[in-house]
Parts: sequence; C-alpha cells; structure tokens
Amino acid sequence: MGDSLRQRLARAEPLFFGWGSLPGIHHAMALAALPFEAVLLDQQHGLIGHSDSSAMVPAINSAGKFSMVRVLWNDAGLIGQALDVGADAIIVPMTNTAADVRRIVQAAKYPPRGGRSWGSYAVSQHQGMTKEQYLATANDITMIIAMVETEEALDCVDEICAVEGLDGIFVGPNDLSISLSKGTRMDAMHEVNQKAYAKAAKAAKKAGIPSGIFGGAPAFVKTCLAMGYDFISSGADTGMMDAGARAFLAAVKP
Ligand code: 3PY
Ligand code: MG
Repeated sequence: MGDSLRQRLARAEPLFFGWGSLPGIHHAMALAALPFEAVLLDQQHGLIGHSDSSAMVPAINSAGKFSMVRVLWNDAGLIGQALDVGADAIIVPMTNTAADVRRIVQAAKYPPRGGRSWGSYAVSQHQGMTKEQYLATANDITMIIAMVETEEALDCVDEICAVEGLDGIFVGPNDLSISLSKGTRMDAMHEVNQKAYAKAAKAAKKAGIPSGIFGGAPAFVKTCLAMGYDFISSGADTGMMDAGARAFLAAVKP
C-alpha cells in the first residue's frame, strides 16, 4: 500500500487535484488518468449523486489516485455515504462555526472519536482489509476537511482549525467573495479576498493542519502557493475542457 492522503499531505510539497462535476464512471476514469494526484467529485454544485459516486470513487481509487468527495451539505447521512464508498477525504461546504465542524467529526469518525454508523460496503472499497482492520484504521485513513467560505467562518477560523479531529480546511473563493462583499462582488483576486486567504492559511498552519483552496487561473494558484496553501484544485472539469478547446483553436486557427 502506498501513502495515505494524510501521509501525502504531511509532506511539504503542494498537491494538485482535478475537480469533477460531471457524472459517470468513464468520466471518473478520464479524470483519474490526468496528471493530478487526486480527484474530487463535487456533489454540491456538480451533477454527481451518491449512486454516481459509488462507482466513480472506486474507479479513482483503483487508478491509484486519491479520492475526495465534496458532499452536498453538512449532514451525517451524506457524510457517511461518501465515506462508505471509499472516499479518502470528505470536503464539507458552508461550515461556519466550530460547532458545525464538531458535527462533521461526530458523523465521520467511529467511536470513541465520533458516532459514525457502520456500513460494510466501505470494507470492499479498501481491498485487502477485513472488517476489523477497516474499523481499526478508518478513523486515521479518512480525512475531514471543512470549507471556509463565509465571513462568519473567517471570523472564527482559529477556533474552526482547532477542532479536534479536523484534518484540513478548504477555502471557497467565490462564496467568500460574495459573503465578504455582502453579495455585491464575485472576484477571487480582490484584495479583500486575498487578505482572507492569507488569514485562513495562517490559521491552518498555526493549528498544524493543511490548507486547500479552489484553484483556477495559474496566476491565482501561484498567489495561493506563495501564501502557503498545501492542496489546490484545478478548477472544474468543464473549465478545463473550455480552456483546452480555446488553447487548441488559438493555436491552429489561421
Ligand atoms: C467557492 O468558490 O465558493 C467554492 O465552493 C468552490 O467551488
Ligand atoms: Mg462555495
């Protein structure tokens, strides 16, 4: 067995991951074949449901890539489902308080760290493990990542990062921009947003957990890397297709 996602993120080397918003096992295989170390499936704003994930997550894992699922909402049932199909990490949107994060821990960790409910399907997604081995290691191999994407979350980001059992934070630049501007702006590069990114990265570093952010344009990603972000997404699959098509036409059109 290679490194777990937790072990990989502990290395001081940024991890880049692909972002899947479209459903289908063949799409999962195509995403897993891209030169990223991990693939995220977006159940919040993408078109991917649990039944899609139940085939897509194992396809990603079998291709030797780490799998992450952004669940639809901070809900114990949705969190359990994503972990049961073998996701290495769950990313939970719109977490605003330390209490919100404690609810995730309760849903995602087996006792005594939480109250995750047993589902035997998880075992078959971690090949070679017995039920007992999965139970003994699941709390350590799966990761909980909370999104910081509102003014409220930013105001208490130190408390959020300090919650026992939280493994990382993930910043959503778009919602953060909307929240910080009281709904008047969606500008990931705005200086108010940039200050917020720096604050969130610093809080994560202080708490000793990795920080991630939804990426996109290379200039934006480089700014985030300079702030110390540890895991950064590519931007959505649809965006990558759009960028690829435009680059192709720009290169070949007379
Ligand atoms: C945001 O930017 O708000 C996100 O959630 C990224 O998808
Ligand atoms: Mg968001």
